[in-house]
Amino acid sequence: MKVKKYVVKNMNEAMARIRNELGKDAIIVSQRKIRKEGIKGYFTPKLIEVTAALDRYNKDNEGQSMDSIKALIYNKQEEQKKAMIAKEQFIQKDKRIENTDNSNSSIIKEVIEMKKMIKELQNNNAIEDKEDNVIDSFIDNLDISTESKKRIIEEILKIDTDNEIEEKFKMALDKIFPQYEDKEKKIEILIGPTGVGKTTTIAKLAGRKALLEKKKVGLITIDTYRIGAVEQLKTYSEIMNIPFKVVYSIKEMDKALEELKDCDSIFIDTTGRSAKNTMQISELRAYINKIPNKLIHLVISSTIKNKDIKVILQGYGVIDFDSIIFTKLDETSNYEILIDALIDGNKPISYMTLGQSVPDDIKKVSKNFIIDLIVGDKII
Ligand SMILES: Nc1nc2c(ncn2[C@@H]2O[C@H](COP(=O)(O)OP(=O)(O)O)[C@@H](O)[C@H]2O)c(=O)[nH]1
Ligand SMILES: [Mg+2]
Repeated sequence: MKVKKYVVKNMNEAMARIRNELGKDAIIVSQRKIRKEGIKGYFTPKLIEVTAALDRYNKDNEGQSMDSIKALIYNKQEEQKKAMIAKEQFIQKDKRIENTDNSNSSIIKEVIEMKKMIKELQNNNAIEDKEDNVIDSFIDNLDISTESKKRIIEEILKIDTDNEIEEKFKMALDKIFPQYEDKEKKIEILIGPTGVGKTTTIAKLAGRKALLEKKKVGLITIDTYRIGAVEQLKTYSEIMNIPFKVVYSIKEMDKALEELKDCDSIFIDTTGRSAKNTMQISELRAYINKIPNKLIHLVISSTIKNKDIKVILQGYGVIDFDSIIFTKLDETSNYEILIDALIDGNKPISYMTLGQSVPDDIKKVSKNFIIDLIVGDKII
């Protein structure tokens, strides 16, 4: 575009000169009245300054001139629009970046969340580890066989509750221990090692049956091996006034049972045998096999060493005994031996004896009583 200023006396002069110099396409952009500079200007007439412009690209005709200006304006507007669009696009891009940032931040959030979860899992594992440690140290502190420990832990791990370890331990023992079912049999036989309290326990059982239950009771002993053993039971039978038979050989067993056929209950005492002496135990089994309709109780003293329980259970395992009677519980507080006996033997405990007093110091026990005793919830 060509722009030119003219200082003229009037507009006619301006128009003539503009047309002459710029041509008919020129347009007047502005006009203003001016004076000549200096003092002289006050004495000369006012002049007019006219600014004219010519679009050099469209100087063919006047109509086009206006159009070209419009076009220029349009172009300018288009440029501005493009600029706006570009700006908008830039802003949008910015927003997208921001959004990307947001999605980034949501990824970050997820990562944080996952980290938290991992930490929680680790914590849970830690809790589980801690729990496992609690179980391990609790079970480790027990004076029982490794097999029994394994069996208990195995059962504890099956328990799906938040109970304390002691409670879980009790629940596990309840699952493992067999329960004694009270079977009414006419004949009850006590077997077991020497000195565990077989004879005394027979006296207690017979006494309770005769004195408390008012039953007709008979006694038999096959323990003719030890000096005084016969006398010991004979004395009890005399005190309690109940019939008593001594069987010296396997043949005499039928005869003795026949003689006592009127009795409601017959208790048979046996010679103490070492669990390691398989010969003696086989002999005992031969006696027992001759006896019909019987219950066999293996008598074990709770004062024995834990490792001996396995030997006893193994040795006497050849005789299919029905229950274990634990004696001398008054002399020990080592109730953990009961755990090994019940787990290794897998036979229920029927009675416990708690002193030398006949017939008082004996107690029929349930599985729960034994568990309470082991964990210390019961004292005797
Ligand atoms: N402290 C205590 N002693 C008992 C108990 N049962 C039996 N005894 C004693 O253990 C010893 C051996 O008992 P005994 O019946 O002769 O055993 P056996 O050899 O198996 O017949 C005796 O001195 C009994 O008084 C008990 O429950 N507690
Ligand atoms: Mg005896």
